[in-house]
Amino acid sequence: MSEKKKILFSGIQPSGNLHIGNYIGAISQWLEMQENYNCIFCVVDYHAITVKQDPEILRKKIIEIAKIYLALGIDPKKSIIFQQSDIKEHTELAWILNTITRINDLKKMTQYKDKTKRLIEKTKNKIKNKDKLGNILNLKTKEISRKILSKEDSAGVGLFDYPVLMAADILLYDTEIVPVGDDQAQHVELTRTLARRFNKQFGDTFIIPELKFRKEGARIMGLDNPEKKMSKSALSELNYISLTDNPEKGAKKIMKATTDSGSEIKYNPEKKPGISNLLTIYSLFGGKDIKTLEKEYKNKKYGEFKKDLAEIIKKFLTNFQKKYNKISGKEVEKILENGSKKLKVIADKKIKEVKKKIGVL
Ligand code: AQP
Repeated sequence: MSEKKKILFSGIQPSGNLHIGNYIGAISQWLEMQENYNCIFCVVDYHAITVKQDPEILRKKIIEIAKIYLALGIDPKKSIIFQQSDIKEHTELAWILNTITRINDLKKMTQYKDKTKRLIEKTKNKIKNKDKLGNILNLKTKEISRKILSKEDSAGVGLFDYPVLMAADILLYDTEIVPVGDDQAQHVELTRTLARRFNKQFGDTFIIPELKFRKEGARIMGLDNPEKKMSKSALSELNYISLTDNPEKGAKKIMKATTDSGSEIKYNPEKKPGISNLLTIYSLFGGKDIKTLEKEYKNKKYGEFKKDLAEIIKKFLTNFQKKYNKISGKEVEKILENGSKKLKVIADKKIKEVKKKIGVL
């Protein structure tokens, strides 16, 4: 790593299918910054297990995510790519940071609230319809509420504690900048708080990292519900376009995307969230600003606009997948291994410094 360049850290969970929101919000920023920073890109597998994963699928997804980084243009000669669980200092530092984190810090996290809500929704649907053996249930309302409440209580501690592990990921490498989508802003803010709190209590140890997100595209909304962010774990596949979706299928999802009442193609996220989201996607994939698109599609119909955008997405997916399919799993494993080797030295040095400060070394 060059001593003149600042350290950049970011990562994505191998928890589902990487979608165009992840690409726009996170990876497209990484590509722009790759030349000017010492970049560390992580496959954050220990974050993924904060919700239930199938071990076989998780193993495949870890390789898939790293392959996606490479196919999109992350260059292992310039940047470090690695798997979080390969470096045990992440969890070690997370434990130490836990001791200075307040329950109240974590209770405020909207992602925890959202994900718990989603778990409750899933249980609600299950209870409403069938039990584990497929028997139709006919529970009284009281019984249903009791089960739902117990689900909230049984949301994993890992899901609650996720932001502390994220803080450890970032602080372990003296990171100065963290490019993410805006749903992660609150977690980076907590990282800053914990770094300051630790420094105050034990003396200067951690750099306070800066958050970086796009002005446009920091939050791509769901195609089927433009009021909520596009999400890997959305219940419907029509919510997102995966980078590994068949290009035809990707194009169809654009054609099926929810639009708003009226017919004007105008950017107004409050009144026209559907078309505004599609305008943002068009602008970022088509390389035109939103004002230009509004002029180009003045007096044209939603259908025409969507057809053109579908074509752009189809082309993007086709080109991306050509590159993706050429990368072998073996190649990826080697790159991850090399990445961990380089980082272990830095992580070891930092954890020793932290352990000395807190008095255990
Ligand atoms: N809809 C989005 N628009 C812009 N950026 C987004 N990111 C996620 N969704 C959008 C950014 O992508 C990176 C992936 O982070 P993650 O793997 O931790 O996933 P996440 O933030 O929890 O969101 P996902 O990918 O949709 O997964 P689930 O369904 O698990 O919530 C981050 O930089 C994130 O900001």
